[in-house]
Amino acid sequence: GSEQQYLDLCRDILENGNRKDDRTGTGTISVFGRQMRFNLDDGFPLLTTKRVPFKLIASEMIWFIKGDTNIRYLLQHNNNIWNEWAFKRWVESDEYAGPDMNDFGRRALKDEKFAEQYNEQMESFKQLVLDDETFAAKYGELGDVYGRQWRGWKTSRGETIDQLGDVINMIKKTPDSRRLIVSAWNPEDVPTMALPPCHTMFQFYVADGKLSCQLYQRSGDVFLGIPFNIAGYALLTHLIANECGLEPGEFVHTMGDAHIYTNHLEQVKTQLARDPRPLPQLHLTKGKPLFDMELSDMTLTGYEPHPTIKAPVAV
Ligand code: UFP
Repeated sequence: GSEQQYLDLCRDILENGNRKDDRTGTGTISVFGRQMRFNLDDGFPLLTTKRVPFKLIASEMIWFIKGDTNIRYLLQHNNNIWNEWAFKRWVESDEYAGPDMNDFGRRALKDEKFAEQYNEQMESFKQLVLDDETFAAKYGELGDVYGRQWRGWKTSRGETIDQLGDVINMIKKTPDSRRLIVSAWNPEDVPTMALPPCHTMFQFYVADGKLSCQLYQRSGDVFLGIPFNIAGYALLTHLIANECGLEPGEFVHTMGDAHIYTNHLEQVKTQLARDPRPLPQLHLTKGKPLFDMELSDMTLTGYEPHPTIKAPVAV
């Protein structure tokens, strides 16, 4: 089944992976060039061998689709996954007057007293973003992230391109097109970006009344990141299909450097010892325009996963 491919990928990396050092200093075992195919008729590909938080994935995907690049929307939906990136800008700004937060990610892991200070500063930062619109506009803004690249790509002529909007129009008017692409990779910006896009580009394909999507992911943290990414792009495929009056077909997930961090090996072994359960089903509000879709328009039924497995994030 669908999930077996993910578990096979983990085994493949454990057996055939190259030991590689990486940017974060953690160390990985890694393989290059792998592909998984998820037939969306088989159920919604949210892993069952550990719990994966669908609501976080869905609210982030809605945020991308809206072209929003400010963490305020995420905070309003209890989603904290992009906080550190905004917080870093705030504590490095002239207006920040609290205790020194330099290298907060690493220090919070090692120093308990610092971790307490950090949590305090992060909480008041989040509160400011939620309560103060002006503050949010300045410090909640992430700038060059997927929402910008998908919905407001900046051209060298000072114009913007709505790649996602354009691709939806093309799917509706010329579904046989071989140019149904959204790209996030901009070589002009990459050298100065904190996190160059992992999801480099994706392409749609229409046949038999079904919409398929293929993602090229240049770099995948197979234990923590990839389960989110599978569900995120499967959801995107469902949403675009719904908008275009098509049924969802396949999500094809192509990966460049697919790696397991050396501090995730025990967690991966725990997961591999578990048996996959039936996949959940996704239900969307039919006929609602894509850009109006909210969390309440997406429900999952039949999700009964094995428990969460905790692991440290490489930063
Ligand atoms: N990563 C993912 N999925 C994502 C995301 C990041 O797996 O959606 F944003 C991981 C891949 C890699 C790290 O381990 O984050 C990014 O580091 P680098 O830019 O060095 O590839």
